[in-house]
Amino acid sequence: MKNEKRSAAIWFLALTVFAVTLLALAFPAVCAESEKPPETTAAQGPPEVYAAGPDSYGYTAQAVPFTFEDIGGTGAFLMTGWDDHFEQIAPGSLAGFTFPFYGVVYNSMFVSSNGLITFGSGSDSWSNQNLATEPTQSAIAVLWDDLDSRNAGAGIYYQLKGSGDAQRLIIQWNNVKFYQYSDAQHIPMTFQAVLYKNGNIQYNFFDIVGYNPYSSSQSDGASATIGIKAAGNQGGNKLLLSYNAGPNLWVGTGKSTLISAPPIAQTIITKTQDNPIEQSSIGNVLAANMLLFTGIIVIIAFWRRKLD
Ligand SMILES: [Ca+2]
Ligand SMILES: [Ca+2]
Repeated sequence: MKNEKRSAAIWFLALTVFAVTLLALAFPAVCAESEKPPETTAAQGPPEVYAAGPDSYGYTAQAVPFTFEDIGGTGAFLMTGWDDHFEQIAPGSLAGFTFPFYGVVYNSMFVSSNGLITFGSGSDSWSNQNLATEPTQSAIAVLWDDLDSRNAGAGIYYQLKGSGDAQRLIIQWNNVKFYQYSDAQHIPMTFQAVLYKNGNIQYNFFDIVGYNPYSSSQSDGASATIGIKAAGNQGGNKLLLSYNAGPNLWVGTGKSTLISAPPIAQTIITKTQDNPIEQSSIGNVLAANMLLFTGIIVIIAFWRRKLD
């Protein structure tokens, strides 16, 4: 009887182990660690450094003397405590500030914890690309990389400065680290983007030397995308300055890069974030011409009638 009980217990144990193994094979995600795989730049293609433009729209880039208007202690708090996350800077927080970008004027924007600004909607993508297809939104890749703001002291801030044409919005990633932040060897990094009312953009890299236990070559822009793109898939309307290739002319600790918008960016207004799309005036012109044409026909008809 005792042997039968033991035998049954062994069978039960064996079946349980078998069932768990089957479950593990069928649903690897259940048993795998919830952490995402470490990023490797090798899988993303060769590093690329691009020219200063202009792109099809007319944006150009130039290296400028390093400046840094620190808002780490004065800016409005946007977020902290995230690996991959985005938050909106709502129109109400921007006091009427608008920003023209690829012919669209925005009164709001989305900021990601991974060094990316997007328009229209947010992106929490951590895998930086070459701006051909990703992100799908129009975007400013300040230092798009797998960053992490879960460490103590990390935070993302924004602040409006100046007035009139000199008005500018500063967005600052303050003391953020590379994923995975909890590694003791990580060094915090600080950088910012300045969005000017006229559509110009300046990147200021205060300190972007970091440390990543997964990759020795992620520091100082070596694993990041720096540039801008319009919405949708892009061949022409993008200015890709550096892709996994820092430090270089455009990106690195103690460097500033100015992206200048063409004058047309300030005059063509097709849409704002919270207002309906302004219709093209073609319809109005057509209607006016039709009215004129009808009027001429009527006048000719009266004139002919008078002659008869
Ligand atoms: Ca991240
Ligand atoms: Ca990367």
